[in-house]
Amino acid sequence: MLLYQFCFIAFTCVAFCREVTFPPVSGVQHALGYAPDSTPNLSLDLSTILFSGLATYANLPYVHCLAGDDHPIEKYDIAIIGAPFDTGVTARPGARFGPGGIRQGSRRIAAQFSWSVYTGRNYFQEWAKVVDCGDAPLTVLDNTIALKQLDKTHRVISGRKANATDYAVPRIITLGGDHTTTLSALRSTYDHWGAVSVIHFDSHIDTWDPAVLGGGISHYAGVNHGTFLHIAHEEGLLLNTSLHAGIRAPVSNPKYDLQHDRACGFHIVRARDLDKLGMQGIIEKLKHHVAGTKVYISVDIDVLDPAFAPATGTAEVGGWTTRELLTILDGLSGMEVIGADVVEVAPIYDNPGETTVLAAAEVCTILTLTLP
Ligand SMILES: [Mn+2]
Repeated sequence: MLLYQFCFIAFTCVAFCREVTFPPVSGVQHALGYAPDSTPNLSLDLSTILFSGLATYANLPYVHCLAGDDHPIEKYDIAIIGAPFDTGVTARPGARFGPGGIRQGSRRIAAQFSWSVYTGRNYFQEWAKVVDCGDAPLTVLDNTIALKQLDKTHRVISGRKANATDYAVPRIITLGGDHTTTLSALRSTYDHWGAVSVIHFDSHIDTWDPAVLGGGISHYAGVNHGTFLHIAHEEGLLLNTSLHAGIRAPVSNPKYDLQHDRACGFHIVRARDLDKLGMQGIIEKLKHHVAGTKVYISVDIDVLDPAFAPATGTAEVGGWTTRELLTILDGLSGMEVIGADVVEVAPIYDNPGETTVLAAAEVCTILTLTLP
């Protein structure tokens, strides 16, 4: 009898101990981690759960934008493309992994949870169909060929019919890649919209003459992340209403470099100008300068202080904070922006908190809104 009782108690204890009771929140989660009710919904579309599937920018749909003519694809209005290219840098390499890093930094962003508490707008659920087209196929062994491949990628992706806009063709936001990649983007915007004003957020001017920076070595070495704006000017892609914003890096020859920069069509807003003008002052200055023109916005992540973006090729201290940059970018909505990029993100130098890629992902989200 005693043995029987012992066995019974032991058995019920084992059975009881093995039983796991979940709280009334379902084990199958809603897309954003919330269960709409306490009933497990086993038919829920698991593909909507963040952090599942392949990483696209902001969990946006992937479209094979480079498919051949015999493969019909979905239409889109704004295409996110990666440009994994970093052999045009003069300091730390690594931005070829920038597109993947920015997508990783954007994993928590999703169209259904993106209403801005500042603007009341949802960047991904307005007029535009925003998609991720993946990365451009660029050789890592020949810069000249790689940049031609990137030119072609822009031509194909911006050459399709837009989904539902006043614009005939889609517009592109590029995830760099070093800053050389902006040259291909500007060639593409020129084909559709002619010369544009560039608002160039950067700590460096990037208008150096190839004769001064790299061109003395070989012709193609002169095409790099410090000369691409000179080349864009030479090719007639820019209006002389362009601006740099956030400049603070020293120049090699104050007279020549700065005169040459003006000759390329640029006006300079320095990093410390923010201390005098305030953020509204900077926004007004930028908007006033490019008024009435079509605008391309290029954000070199090194415009931020290395405290906010350490993972970049040529970091310069004394830069803007992430909040300041986001406020300024938000302030630029309403202009006629025909393309944008966020470049020079080299994730290998980031910290375990992913400071740089989180900032770059958010910059990209706001750039999406600036495209009206
Ligand atoms: Mn740059």
